[in-house]
Amino acid sequence: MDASIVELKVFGDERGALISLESGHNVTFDIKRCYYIYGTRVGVRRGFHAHKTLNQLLICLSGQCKIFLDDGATTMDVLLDHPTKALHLSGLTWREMYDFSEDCVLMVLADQYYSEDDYIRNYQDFLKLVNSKRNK
Ligand code: T46
Repeated sequence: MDASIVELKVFGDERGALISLESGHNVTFDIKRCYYIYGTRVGVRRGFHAHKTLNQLLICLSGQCKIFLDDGATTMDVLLDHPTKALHLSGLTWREMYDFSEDCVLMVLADQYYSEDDYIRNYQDFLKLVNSKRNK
C-alpha cells in the first residue's frame, strides 16, 4: 500500500502549538496545491477514486474522519484525528473518506494542480489498471 502515516513535529510552548509544513523537509514533495474539506454532512462518504500519479498529504486540522484505502490487493482504514498526524498517499490507491465529525476540517497538500485527467473514478477501471501494472 502506497500510504504512510507521518508524525508532524510540534513547536509548542505556553501559548499553544505550531506545526510547519515545508517541501523537501517534512513534506517529501513540492507543494503545488492545497485544498480543504469542511462542513461535511453527517453520514456522507466521499472520494471513491484513485489518482494516477498524484502525491498527497492529508491532515485533519480539526475534528476527525476516517480514510478507507484499497490498493487492489489489500485494504485498510486510517483514522485522522489530530493535526500532528498526516497521511501520505501516492501511487494507485483507491480512497474513500467517511465518519466525518461535524467540526472536521480535512486539509490536503498535493504535488500537482487540479486535473480531472489524473482521476480514476470507476472502481473496475482502477482494478484493471492495478492488475495491468502488476502483470508487467
Ligand atoms: C482526494 C480526496 C482526499 C477542484 O476544482 N479543484 C480541486 O483541487 C479539487 C480537489 C476539487 N475540485 C472540484 C472537482 C469537483 O467538482 O471540486 C469538486 C469536488 O471534488 P471531488 O468530488 O473530487 O472531492 P472528493 O472529496 O471526492 O475528493 C477530494 C479530491 O478531489 C481528491 O483528490 O484525494 O479529496
